[in-house]
Amino acid sequence: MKTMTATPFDYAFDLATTALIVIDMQRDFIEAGGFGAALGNDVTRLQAIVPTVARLIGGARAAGLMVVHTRECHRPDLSDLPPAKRDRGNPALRIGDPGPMGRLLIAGEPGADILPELAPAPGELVIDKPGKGAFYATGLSGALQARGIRQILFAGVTTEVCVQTTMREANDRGYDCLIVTDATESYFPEFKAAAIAMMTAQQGIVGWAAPSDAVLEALD
Ligand code: TIU
Repeated sequence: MKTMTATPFDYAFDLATTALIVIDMQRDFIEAGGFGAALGNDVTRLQAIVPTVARLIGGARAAGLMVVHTRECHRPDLSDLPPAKRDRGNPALRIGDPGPMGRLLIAGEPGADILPELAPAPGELVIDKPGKGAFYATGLSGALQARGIRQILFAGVTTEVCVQTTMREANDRGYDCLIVTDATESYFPEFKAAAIAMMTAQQGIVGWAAPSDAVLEALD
C-alpha cells in the first residue's frame, strides 16, 4: 500500500486497486451556450481547472490506474429523461432543445462531448449517465468490481452536484474515496468549499480530500 497526506488523515491506496473517475468535463458544463449556461451559471470558473485535470489524468495513466470518464447526457428520444428533470425551473433552454453546440445534454451531440484536451484515451471506460450520480442506471459498479477497484480518486464538475453525489454513492458501496481539491470546481465557490468540508468532516464521513500535487507525488 502507498499513502498520501490528505484531509482528515493519511489516505492509503494500492495502484492496482485504485481508479480515477473524472466527472462530466463536458462542453455543455464548461463552454458558453451549453446546459450550465442555460441554467444561468457563469461557466468561466470551471475552465480554470482544465490544465490541472489534464495533469492528474496524465499522472494516473503513467501510474497505470484505471481511468474512467463520465458524461451526463440523455438518449436522443429522451426516454431516460424524467419530466421533472427536463422541466425544473422552466429554463429558457431545456435538455434536448437545440443550442449552439447541438441538442443540450444529448448523447452524440457536440455539447455532450468531453473537452478535447481531456479526451479519453483508447481503452478507457466512458460512462454515459442520466443522473447526477454515476452509479445510477449505468454499468459503473460492475466495471469497477471486474477490475477489483477498492479506492477511487474523484475529479471533475460540479463539486457539490455530480461529483459529490457520485462520491456518496461510491462511499456507500464500500470504496475509499478521495476528492482532488484543485481538480474539481463549482459555479459557486462557497458550495465547493462546503461540499469538501462536509465530506471530510466527522473523521471522513464520506471520504478524504487532497490537492493534485499530493496525489501526483504519491502516484509517482
Ligand atoms: N448544475 C450543476 O451544477 N451540475 C450539473 O447539472 N451536473 C453536474 O454536476 N455534472
